[in-house]
Amino acid sequence: MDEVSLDALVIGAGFGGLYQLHLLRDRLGLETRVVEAAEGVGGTWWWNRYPGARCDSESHSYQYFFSREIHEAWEWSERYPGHGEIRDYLEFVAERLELKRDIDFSRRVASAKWDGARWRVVCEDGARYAATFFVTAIGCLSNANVPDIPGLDEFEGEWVHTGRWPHEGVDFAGKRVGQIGTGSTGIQAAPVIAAEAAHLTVFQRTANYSAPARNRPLMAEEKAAFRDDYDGLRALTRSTPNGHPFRISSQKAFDVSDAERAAIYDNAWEVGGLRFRANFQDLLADKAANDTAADYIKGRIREVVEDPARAAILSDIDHPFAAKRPPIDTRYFETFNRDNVDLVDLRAEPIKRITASGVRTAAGDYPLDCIVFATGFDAMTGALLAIDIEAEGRTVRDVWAEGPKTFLGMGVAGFPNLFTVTGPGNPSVLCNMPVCIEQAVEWIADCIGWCRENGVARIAPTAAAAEDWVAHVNEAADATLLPTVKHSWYLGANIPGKPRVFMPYAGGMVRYRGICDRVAAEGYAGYEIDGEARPAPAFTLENTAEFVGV
Ligand code: NA7
Repeated sequence: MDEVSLDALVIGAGFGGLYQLHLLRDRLGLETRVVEAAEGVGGTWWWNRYPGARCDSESHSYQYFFSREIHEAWEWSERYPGHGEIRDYLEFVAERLELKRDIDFSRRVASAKWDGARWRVVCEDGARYAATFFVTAIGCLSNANVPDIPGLDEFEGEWVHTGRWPHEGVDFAGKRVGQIGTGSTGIQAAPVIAAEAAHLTVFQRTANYSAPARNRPLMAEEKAAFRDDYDGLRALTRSTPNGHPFRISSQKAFDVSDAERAAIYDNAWEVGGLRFRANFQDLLADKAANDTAADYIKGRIREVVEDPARAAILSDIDHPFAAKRPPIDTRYFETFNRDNVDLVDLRAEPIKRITASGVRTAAGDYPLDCIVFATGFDAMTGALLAIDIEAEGRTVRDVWAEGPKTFLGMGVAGFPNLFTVTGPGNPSVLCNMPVCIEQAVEWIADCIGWCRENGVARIAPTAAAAEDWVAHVNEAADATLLPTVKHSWYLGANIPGKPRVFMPYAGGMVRYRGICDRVAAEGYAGYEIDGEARPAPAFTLENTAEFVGV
């Protein structure tokens, strides 16, 4: 196939890649193409079609805010968007901005090599591109993690991973289903699978908090209010530390009496959703404050789950609330009151292997017709490291052998003109994703536009700036309870052999946006520009408790 010559190549047609294409092509006038492995737009949501798959951000904030027209022309139907509705939304945006003519679907990038002036990109089907700028918008929760459990290839039933769900669906009727994993995904899937299957066995390795989502259809007045409040919603989501459309209370947990605190939690439980974290400012910074929320939720679990033995397993949670990504649910704990549902505590009886007919733990065999892996992702780095990205004789894999190092989560030292949307070191996974994505995509487009205006051929972060950023990411994390959880995917702990490095930026979206703007305003401080290194600004943490994300 002939090599296609471009100004910019973007990987991924999800929230990030679609908007990046629009900005580079329509605002900067660059010859731009997107390469996308799936057959359609949607990114992560193209693949996540498992039963119950729904975003945990509220729909009126889980969207783009770059266009008033797009905002006013779209209407969400429920409090939280389901996976199909998110795809419909992205399809609607893609149609409206005429993006699909510049997307090559069903094509997966295999390698990208910097030749000294351009990126030479090769796809698995042999297609080739040469581009001055190379943007990866490949998602941070997109590389499905199927654990390497011995015997899986001998299993005679069907197995699926939630993040690679078959488009035709899975028929659970009359089947004995085993679900491994109780993160956000497993907690959404289990109630729906239990309602369809003959029997469901949930294999839990780590017990998890969850607050009720309280999903419901939006009322006509709410839809109208959201439509008419473009400016307010945009300003709100840009001014909260996590990009969500609600403010975190300025009160601390012990500013109020025990009775007042209980009333606040009772009310939040009824309101539902990720807002539970917003009850007190210091929940993620102070263990004693966190314990009040943790104990409240554990108490609720024990109230809901009728069998005391199951309630004990489900509420035996060993990490602070929201120090791992906090799920929200629709009748998850109630599911364990069903006659056709069993719970297996993998801490007491670890999985030994998968057999032809099911799962074998240390305590015995669980015969199954179908295994659902709700086992998450090789988060933040997996999708990027699946591509051979090479510059000046080194690959990103080499440079990240001991853990990812980026500057601002958007660039890698020694890899010129490469931009990573929501790479490690970006706040995205702790925040409302589209708000972070929009900021990153706009910053990248501005940087590329600046390079073009100033005749810059080559821009990459300096190694010193990347070191400073990694140190600041750690400093921000250490001001929270997040790194105290040793089994968190924020630290890479879910993937055997992955370096244990805290990856997301926990300093909050407001601070992060300010840092990125300052870097740009100072002429891309922290970057080497056509051979000239510009020192990065000093990063500092102030008011951390107010600006920690999630
Ligand atoms: P998560 O949050 O990584 O959850 C994965 C779950 O699978 C979690 O309960 C894991 O237990 C469990 N797991 C992973 N590997 C195994 C093995 N080998 N054996 C048993 N159990 C295992 O992924 P999700 O898809 O739920 O959510 C990812 C993000 O998507 C979420 O944060 C939202 O932002 C949307 P563990 O806790 O590691 O002990």
